[in-house]
Amino acid sequence: MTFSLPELPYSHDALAPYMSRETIEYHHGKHHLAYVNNGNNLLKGTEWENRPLEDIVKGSHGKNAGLFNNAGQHYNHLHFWNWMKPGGGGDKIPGILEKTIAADLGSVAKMKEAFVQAGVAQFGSGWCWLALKDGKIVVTSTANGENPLVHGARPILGCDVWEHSYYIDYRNRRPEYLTAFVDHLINWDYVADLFEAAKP
Ligand code: MN3
Repeated sequence: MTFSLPELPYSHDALAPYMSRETIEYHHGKHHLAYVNNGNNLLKGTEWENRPLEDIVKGSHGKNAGLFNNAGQHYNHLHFWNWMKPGGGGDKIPGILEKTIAADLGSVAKMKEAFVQAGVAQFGSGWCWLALKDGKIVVTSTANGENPLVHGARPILGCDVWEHSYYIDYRNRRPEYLTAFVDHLINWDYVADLFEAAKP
């Protein structure tokens, strides 16, 4: 497995005003690219060199911190670009996923509130998540480059709460960034695809 920077599924200014061209140019073209380059360098000569990305993330966790951080962030960002789309967010959630969210988390409104709160409460850099664990959808958060894969769960939605993801557009107002992500950016069709693939 060699990591490579994916093309974005939309133009650099497609998510404005909720995420600006400048944020996406730096976040995709510099931050994600650095994880790709560092990950490829750290992968060389290791036992994970020709393994799929998920195996590298899970296998290096707790064993090779440098490789894990970069492989984890590569995995997270590959999905992050697809977890957003122009005109996303809102309550347009595919039926089965919406029913499961209501059954496991109370309601779509409660899920959104818990997701934003998980991102707000994550101290320092990290991610907030919807993940499938033991057959149920849960809200969780992780530090730095970690993700639910290393906690026995399948991520279906994640939001990057590292400052590089919001500081240009929102400065220190992380709650405002998270609310805009939920209300205007989430690509629920992609979340539903991951949910279908993760179901037992
Ligand atoms: Mn990031």
